[in-house]
Amino acid sequence: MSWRCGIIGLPNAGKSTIFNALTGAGAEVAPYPFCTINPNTGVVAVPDARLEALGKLFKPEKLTPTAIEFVDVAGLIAGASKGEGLGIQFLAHIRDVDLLVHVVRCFTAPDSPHPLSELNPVRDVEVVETELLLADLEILGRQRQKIEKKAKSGEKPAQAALIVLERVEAGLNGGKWAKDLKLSLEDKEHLKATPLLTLKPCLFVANVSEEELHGGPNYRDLKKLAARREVPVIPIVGDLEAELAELPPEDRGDFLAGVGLSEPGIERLIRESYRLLGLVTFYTIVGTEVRAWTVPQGTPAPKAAGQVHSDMEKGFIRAEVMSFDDLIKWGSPAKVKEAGRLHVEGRDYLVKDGEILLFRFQR
Ligand SMILES: Nc1nc2c(ncn2[C@@H]2O[C@H](COP(=O)(O)OP(=O)(O)OP(=O)(O)O)[C@@H](O)[C@H]2O)c(=O)[nH]1
Ligand SMILES: [Mg+2]
Repeated sequence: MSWRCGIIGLPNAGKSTIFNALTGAGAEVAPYPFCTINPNTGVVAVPDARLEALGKLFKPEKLTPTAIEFVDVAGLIAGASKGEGLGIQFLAHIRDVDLLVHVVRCFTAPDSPHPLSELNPVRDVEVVETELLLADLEILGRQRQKIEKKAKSGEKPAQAALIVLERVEAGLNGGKWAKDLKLSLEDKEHLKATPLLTLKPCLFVANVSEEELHGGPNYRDLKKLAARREVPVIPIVGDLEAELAELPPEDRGDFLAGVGLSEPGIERLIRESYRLLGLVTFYTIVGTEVRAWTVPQGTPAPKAAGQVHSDMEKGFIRAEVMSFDDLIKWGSPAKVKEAGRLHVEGRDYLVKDGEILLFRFQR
């Protein structure tokens, strides 16, 4: 199973540029709007300091990070929810992503014009988000028509679903995202037939110029909006980081230091995306490989074992569990066991972030 982050924003916001910085994939970047039509997809390793530490400790032949996927879709303009621009394709491409990465333009470039003439990040966010809200209202409206009759004729599940739909519609009409309406798991069950965009977690990428990064008014305005909305915002100097991705890894440190950055913005973006997806990383040490794996929070041990191999889930007997800190402290699984810090867990055990797991199973 893989987790997907959809890169959205106005045309010419620099979505493909950020995508290239993330993946080094060389997607087409152009100074004209709607350069991207078919979505570009790339898988990106998640930077992981714990995995690096395990690598130093065990010096395995293979050190395998976990990964998430980024999808670079077409730009969106006002009216997209009614099919303007590439509206229909755009909305279809982001329905099935797990997280929205909203790229907001905070740079000026005379040769790649802003689609709405002048630079104004706060307005840009509103334009894009209005379309997401309208698109959600549209599918909610259609679903309401479908179930209203059933609800009137006394069908209990339809009545319960209708209450939730109406609550979400009222929220969206008031400019609130579905994800911010404090819906219970049961409420969300009623929304299964309507995959809402505004139910997805979201973050902003401020695509900044170097001047903007250090106290520019556009980035400042976007930060204020993000703070009010409690949405994380990550500044990235898009064109510079896309150049960085093309350099050999050993030259990147000097390049970054030259512009006064300690780490690439894309690394923060990947980490923050991973965090917002509510994922947990666990590790396995098998033979000559140390490997990181990803499961959603609250995953039982057999299901986690199934990530490694389906036989392990089917024949699951128990999991032997160590914490990362204990393993680093004692230096080897055997010593962790000697110290009485290895615990044995059964089928109901929920895997926690940072644990090292050994699965015992019947073949
Ligand atoms: N100066 C500057 N130019 C940038 C930056 N990021 C992107 N650009 C330029 O802006 C133009 C559009 O960039 P793209 O990455 O193609 O934008 P997009 O959002 O993918 O556009 P569409 O696919 O058309 O929706 C290109 O000419 C880029 O070189 C940046 O950080 N600074
Ligand atoms: Mg593009």
